[in-house]
Amino acid sequence: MRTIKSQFEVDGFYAPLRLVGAGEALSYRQSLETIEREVGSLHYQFKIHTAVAMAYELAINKTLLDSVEDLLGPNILLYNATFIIKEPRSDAHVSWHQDLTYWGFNDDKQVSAWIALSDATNENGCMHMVPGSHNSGQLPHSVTKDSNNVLYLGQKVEGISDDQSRCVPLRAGEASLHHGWTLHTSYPNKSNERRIGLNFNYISTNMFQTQTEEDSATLVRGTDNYNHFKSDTPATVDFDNDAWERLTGANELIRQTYSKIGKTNQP
Ligand SMILES: O=C(O)CCC(=O)C(=O)O
Repeated sequence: MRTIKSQFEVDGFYAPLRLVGAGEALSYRQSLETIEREVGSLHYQFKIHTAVAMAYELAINKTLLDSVEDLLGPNILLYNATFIIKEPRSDAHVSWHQDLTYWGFNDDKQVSAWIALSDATNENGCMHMVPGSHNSGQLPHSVTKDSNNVLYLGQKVEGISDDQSRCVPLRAGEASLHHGWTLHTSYPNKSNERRIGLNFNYISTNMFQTQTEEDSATLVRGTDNYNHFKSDTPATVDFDNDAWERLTGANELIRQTYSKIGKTNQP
């Protein structure tokens, strides 16, 4: 039987990984939806673990971190956490891309985890990934204008066909893991239910940011002997008084990095 690590090394992704049962996933979802009713949409707000306690709680889930440790080694930073929510019957989609392209890091010791807080199906827009694509390194991306594309710059690798890819459905409470060079996409939600994912980006402590001195992360396992990043403070309560201001600052910083790299990374 293949281990998570050996499967990940071959395909560039691994799924499904059960993190919590369906009941616990539902209570995480209910916490999110309670907060949404109070503060509005949390879709695609970067560093959401600094504002929403349950996002951080899931980011340090033991099964998840054990798997990330298998892939990255013992010293792990949580760089980012983002809800990606497709409302029922919406055209929101994600173009073919590789996560690491726009993050400005010096290296690729990185793993993304995507946690399903609803079932994620082919009908409601689960991810599709191209097995083995992580071996090609960074591919050229175009910056595109499409208001339905969830990605900040509409970044897109052209010419990828669905025949090359595998659909990665998940049940609520399961996760997929993928590498930052793994090509992936997701299509619109054609169902009558919300599709709710929570994406985490983990990096090894020896990685550093090439575009700014201001970038931040949180040590979630092991020791940080490098201190390349400022520290993000994980939320212990939901949406304290400064939460929106903090999120706005963090989102601006990451978007500046995207924009700088977007200008130089045209095919
Ligand atoms: O949520 C989606 O549909 C896409 C997520 C994604 O691109 C990612 O997790 O890297």
